[in-house]
Amino acid sequence: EYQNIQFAVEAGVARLTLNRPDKLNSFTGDMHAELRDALDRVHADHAARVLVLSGAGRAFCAGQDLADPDMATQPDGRLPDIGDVVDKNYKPLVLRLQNLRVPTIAAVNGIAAGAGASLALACDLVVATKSASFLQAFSKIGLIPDTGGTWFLPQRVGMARAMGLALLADKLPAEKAADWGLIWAAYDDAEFGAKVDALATQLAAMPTKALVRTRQAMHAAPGHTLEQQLSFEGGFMRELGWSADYAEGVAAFTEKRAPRFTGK
Ligand code: T3D
Repeated sequence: EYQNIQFAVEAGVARLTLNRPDKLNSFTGDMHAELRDALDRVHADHAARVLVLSGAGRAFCAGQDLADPDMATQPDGRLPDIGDVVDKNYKPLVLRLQNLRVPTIAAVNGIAAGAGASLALACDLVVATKSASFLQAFSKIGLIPDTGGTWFLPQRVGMARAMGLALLADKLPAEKAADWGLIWAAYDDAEFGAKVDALATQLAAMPTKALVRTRQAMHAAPGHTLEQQLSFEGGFMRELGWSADYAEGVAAFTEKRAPRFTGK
């Protein structure tokens, strides 16, 4: 049903694969529209308990399609309004991921460049094949790391490394990205699929609301004082304390059995 992505939900795992392998899964306006639609479906489908985002072929995503008409000088000579493209496509994409009802995994199967790297960083857990790399390609074409890049990079690796990556635009191999704390883990290419499946299965069986509130609390922290954050945490704890999964977690602990979480 989609032309630019693949999408399926099975056994609690929503799998969304960017699917323009000939163009290294770079973003077009059409792909953005399909992504919005698929993410809305994940949000609405309570059978989905985790999202796995990946790329078809040898790349994860090469960022904005630089040949897309949105990027071209218009027939009347007007230059493209890239800010408009950011507002229309990239900002909603990151906000949808950050507000998604389920935890998210970026399974980075190959190079992640430009907004493709930022897309990965907008997910809760980022894992990559050892042959993958991360490239802040923006400065090479006179842009800045968008799609949350200037927010995610310094938070994950500190200002010195974030600046080096963004200004110099050298490829960062996945193992080094893991060593630096940019991503969660780099796995051997041969075992990558199995590792991602295991991670997805693990998250899909966990208390979904608590995982999502954890994401939201972590990301809210830099804008809060400690006192504000303590109250913010308290609000989420109150809500989660009334959840079925909390009751199940405590019951399972008391009865010395494995919990059966439902995401409710
Ligand atoms: O509207 C806005 O601009 C706002 C948002 C901007 C956010 C951004 O993402 S800006 C950054 C855009 N991305 C880039 O600048 C990365 C461009 N790509 C590359 O630097 C390289 O392709 C890679 C380092 C990612 C991979 O290099 P390599 O040698 O493995 O592959 P390749 O040969 O360069 O690419 C293979 C094909 O994919 C090739 O097509 P062809 O010649 O076989 O028909 C290439 O043109 C195409 N491709 C790769 N990246 C893009 C692309 N086509 C369009 N746009 C791309 N970004």
